[in-house]
Amino acid sequence: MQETIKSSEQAIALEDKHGAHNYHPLPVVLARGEGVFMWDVEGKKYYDFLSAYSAVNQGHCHPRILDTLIQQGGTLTLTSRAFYNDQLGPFEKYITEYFGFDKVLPMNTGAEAVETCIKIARKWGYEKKGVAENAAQIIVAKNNFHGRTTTVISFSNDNNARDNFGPYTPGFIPVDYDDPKAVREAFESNPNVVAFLVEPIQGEAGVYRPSNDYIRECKKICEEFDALLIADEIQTGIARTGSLLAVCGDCSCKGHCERQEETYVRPDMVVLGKAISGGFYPVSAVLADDAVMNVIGPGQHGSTFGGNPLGVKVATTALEVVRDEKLAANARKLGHIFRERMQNVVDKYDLVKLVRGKGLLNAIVINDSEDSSTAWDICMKLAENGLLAKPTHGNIIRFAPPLVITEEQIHDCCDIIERTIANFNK
Ligand code: IF1
Repeated sequence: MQETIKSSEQAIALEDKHGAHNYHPLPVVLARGEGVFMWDVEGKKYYDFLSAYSAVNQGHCHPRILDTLIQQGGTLTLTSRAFYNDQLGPFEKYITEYFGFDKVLPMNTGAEAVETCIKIARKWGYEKKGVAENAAQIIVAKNNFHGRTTTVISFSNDNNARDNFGPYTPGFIPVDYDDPKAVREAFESNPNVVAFLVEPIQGEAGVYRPSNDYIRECKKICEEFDALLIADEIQTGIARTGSLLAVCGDCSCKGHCERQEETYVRPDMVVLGKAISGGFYPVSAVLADDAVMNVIGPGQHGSTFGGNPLGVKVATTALEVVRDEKLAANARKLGHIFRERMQNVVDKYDLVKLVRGKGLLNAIVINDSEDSSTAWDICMKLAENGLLAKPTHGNIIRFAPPLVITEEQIHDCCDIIERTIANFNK
């Protein structure tokens, strides 16, 4: 019989003994979630300031999405794509109109969707651009995070993520982030570039927000060299940064988010995952127009679960929630308040060097060396004080609450963070 968990220690010991050691979590064992809150096994309540790396933008266990899960779960869950199902078509119509693209290709995880856009871009390069067989190159940004498959880690420069997993997949050219000149030089020195794959904000690297015209400049360069701009919006998309997409292009959202004119650009492909299903079910997707997507024919790509009726129905409701609850506008408004309050903390305490971000994807940089444990220690104190956040790259703490958070709750959380910083090392 399966063991019942009665304490955090017991759960941690079980994972330690029986699970692969591929993570180093904060020692908190969560048992329940609702909206912006989670509770641990002992019943302690926390504000969630990670949102499962921006996968639960709609808040934990959103009742509308749960209803859909239960309803569709008892009707039809999986058919494979050997047959049609009655949910996929409506979902495809809904999501392509929602984001303003001709077509969608549904997959399951983020990394799979990144693999998908790489395959599409290469095939487009050979068949539309006329690149010679096996010569296609894709430009990527240094310090990227696009997932953990063997091809995707091949163009990572994070040693921990890639060391001893070789041989690596060739065909990628790394350039500095937030540097359109570097993108242009890569195009100029290689005629076989088919695409530039980029995160509109680098999340894992520490919430690096590039200059406002970066993506737009890169789009122009891609056009000039007849190549595709691919935006990985797996972490930044679905209202997280205050608009439906961080690059908020020519979408048909008709006012359910405010367009952020300073970054207005329409990529050739958009990659989505995480919050597309509100944390209930792994769903990912690549959006593109016909001229690009139509290079894929039967038998050339897919997966057993991609486009399954349960996943796409859940995703449809999760996207409706984002629109109906105006989560983009909320993220935008509360993001300003959050950064203002954190700037005040930066000004008052030497321990915090700076705050940066967009919408409700933000980070503070701790005033200590990159390999110090200070950010981790602060996160431990934050947990003690009822707020869960995780350090990224040593001395950076990412703050990304569910987008259903209220103004009052954001102030409450800022109070917790400020109090934790004020009392740290005392
Ligand atoms: C883990 C990081 C965040 C992503 C972007 C693709 C993927 C991700 C921009 C792949 C995934 C996750 C993976 C998760 C931790 C988390 C993460 F710290 F590792 F980098 F969010 F910042 N593109 N990011 O952020 O999507 O295959 O995971 O569905 O534990 O690895 P996936």
